[in-house]
Amino acid sequence: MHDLLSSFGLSSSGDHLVRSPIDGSEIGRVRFDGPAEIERKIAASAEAFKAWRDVPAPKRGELVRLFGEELRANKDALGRLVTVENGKILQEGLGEVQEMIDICDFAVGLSRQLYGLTIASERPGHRMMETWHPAGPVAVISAFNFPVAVWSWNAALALVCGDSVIWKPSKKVPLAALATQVLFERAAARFGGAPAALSQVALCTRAAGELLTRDGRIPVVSATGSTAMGKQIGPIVAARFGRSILELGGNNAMIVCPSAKLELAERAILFAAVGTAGQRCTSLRRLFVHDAVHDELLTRLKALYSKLVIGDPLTKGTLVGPLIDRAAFETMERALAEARKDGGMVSGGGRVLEKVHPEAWYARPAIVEMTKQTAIVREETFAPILYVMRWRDFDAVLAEHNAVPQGLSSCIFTRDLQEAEKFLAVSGSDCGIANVNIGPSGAEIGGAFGGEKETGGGRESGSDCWKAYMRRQTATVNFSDALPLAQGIEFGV
Ligand code: UN1
Repeated sequence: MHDLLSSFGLSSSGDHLVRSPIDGSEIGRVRFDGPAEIERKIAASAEAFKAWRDVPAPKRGELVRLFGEELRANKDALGRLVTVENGKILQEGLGEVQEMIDICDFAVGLSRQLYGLTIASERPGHRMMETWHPAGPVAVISAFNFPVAVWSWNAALALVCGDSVIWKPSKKVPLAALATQVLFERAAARFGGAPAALSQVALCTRAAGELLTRDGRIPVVSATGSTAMGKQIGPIVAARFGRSILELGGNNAMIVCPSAKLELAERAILFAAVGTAGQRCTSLRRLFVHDAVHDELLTRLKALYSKLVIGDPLTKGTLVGPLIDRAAFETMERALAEARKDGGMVSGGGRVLEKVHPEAWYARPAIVEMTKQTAIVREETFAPILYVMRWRDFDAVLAEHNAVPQGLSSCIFTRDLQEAEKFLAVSGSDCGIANVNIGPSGAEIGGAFGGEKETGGGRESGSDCWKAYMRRQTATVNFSDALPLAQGIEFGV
């Protein structure tokens, strides 16, 4: 671990202890910013913005290109650090860094495509156009489960859009954020002439972090985390007419139809329900299986689950690493107890490896057969619990699918065109992401990522999400010798 941190030039100092969920051991110490330091960082960010907004966008893209190069060169080290600090398996740690590289590439292209419209004016000798200007300092609040990738979706776009960035990472995973900052600074040094404080990390408590959400100098706050967190942040930002991009809880489902190719469905289920130990916002939590294939699929799933290797996420072959902490394990146990009370039949669950690692929280992923979608199924439990329910009527299962407060990701496995299209139609899935013959997790960066209802409505990453990091200006230019008023109004003395 020491070598890993020193490869980023990071030393361990401060009073906040960072532990690895792999074995509970101390892996570093960091210092938290107090309110005065947060204030200084906001002021510095506002200054940096003033300089950065005037740099031509394609030139700003060059900085992001260099940052992408640093990420490529350090993919292995950063991926490892993510694994050690968060507990996701190395394949997924590396995948997370790849996601950062991908969004950098996307943003570099975007830096030459911040297009506005021209609009036909109703007045003769007039031209109307739309220009996208940088918005200002952007605060990015990220969660423990994606310690670095979700920040990069925001930062890569914000930087090419001409904004400065302040990042408040989860206090459970500060080291990966600090390492990322080192890579950013290396890129900035190679770029030459980027303003100081263009991108900063602010490790702090929630109370100090609130200064970011309350501050009128920060027009955009992008926050990823629980719905409870979003319910606090959203109104604070709205009260000062700031813009928030919220990516909150999901309760993602899959509908398996009679025509589904079960080998594909089971692979997708395994990755989505068990991957990242069920701690993705896109994790599969609810599985609706048609009566005709229910028993067969369930038997196959139970066989797969019995072969899962749970343990050290750095070891090849491990599929399930630890949960982030004790609280996560206890939440999982409580949910399973609740499901049992509701008549659920639980296979799996419970703690493993507690003798080897008394300070770590490894759980066996659970399959829970439910006869109906009770209150606990409607809740997002951030753990590897898969609730399985049987269906017969397509319209009824669609209604059940949508009958949860969250609306992030969803999918259907079918080879029936009508079912697939109904799922994607207006009366189908109500989620921000809807897939056919693909699981709900592991989205590519090219699309807009986010969801509806209690998921918060924000969209990040690809498509035209960049617009959220800019302000739109409508300009009308009169090049005629007259001053006609719009709507044909006559006004004058
Ligand atoms: C998250 O869990 O907050 O689609 C993000 C996915 C990843 C991102 C997840 N690309 O699962």
